[in-house]
Amino acid sequence: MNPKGDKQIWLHDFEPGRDRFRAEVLSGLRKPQKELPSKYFYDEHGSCLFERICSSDEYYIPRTEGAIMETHIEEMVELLGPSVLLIEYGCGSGGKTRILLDRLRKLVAYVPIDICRKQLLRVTRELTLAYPRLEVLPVCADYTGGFELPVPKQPSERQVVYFPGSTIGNFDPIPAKLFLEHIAGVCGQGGGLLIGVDLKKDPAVLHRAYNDGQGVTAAFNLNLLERINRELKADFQVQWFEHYAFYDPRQGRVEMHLVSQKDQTIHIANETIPLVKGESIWTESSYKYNLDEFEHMAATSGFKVEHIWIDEQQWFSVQYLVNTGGTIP
Ligand code: AVJ
Repeated sequence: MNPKGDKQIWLHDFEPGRDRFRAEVLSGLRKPQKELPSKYFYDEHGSCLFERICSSDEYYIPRTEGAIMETHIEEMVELLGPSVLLIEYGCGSGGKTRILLDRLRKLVAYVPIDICRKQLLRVTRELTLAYPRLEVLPVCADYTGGFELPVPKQPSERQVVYFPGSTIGNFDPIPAKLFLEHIAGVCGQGGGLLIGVDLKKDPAVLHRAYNDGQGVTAAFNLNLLERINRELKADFQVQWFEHYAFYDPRQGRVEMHLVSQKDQTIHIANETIPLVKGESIWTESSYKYNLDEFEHMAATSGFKVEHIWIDEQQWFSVQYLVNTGGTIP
């Protein structure tokens, strides 16, 4: 027990260190089109801002996905089967998963993975209280890099990866395919992937979702610069950058950028980075899929689409993919 009286939580820690963060930031800012990796949005404040995006009216993803889960949970539980080891990529604040934890039969263990250690510890503490008999094995990691999975006490019937929220949309097409291949390896033959995939839709709806009226998405985007200032002792003048997000129908993705409002120079770790007025730093892509596009990508990664659940407006899908062993080229 620690002084607060909490049971000590043992966490598998692969959190990317400061050196890794600095190296990735610098290599992105040296490119002709400057960019920063979106996974670094999620420090403690960024994770909190993301929660606020999720409760905004414009950002339809969480409520649409939540409603799909609520409506079809029985069918999902039936397909996943009993004695599952559930592994979640990017558990965030943890609220979305409870519906599965409540309903899955003879759940063997739950492995939440997140890049934000503080949030992961909070989620683990809450879940251990709410589900005292469930084995919770938290892993702090950048799941696009290397990490090892903890081994649960009980054997499982199958491993299922849960990857909600359309976070797969943050990957460019080739990395997305490689990432699905990695997941196929993690869940093994016969294992499954329950994934949230955002669908192509009216660009105006997408535009609003990434340009909310309260400016929370803008604050979320700008927080990345504040984080770099704080953790890497850089000197971004955040007031001279503006949030810019748009949907590109040809690429099928929303792009988020930070646009420099004047000619300026940034200093990070002995490097000088010049920005001209109007130049942007690309901070995130959010790809939107058609069902057949996603099915094709899944098939080239070793997954067969077993079931698709969609909301009435056809804005979002939750899909259950099964690793069948083979891939199509
Ligand atoms: C959590 C990665 C799915 O891309 O829609 C929300 C993050 N960015 N608003 C997304 C995000 C701007 C979100 N994902």
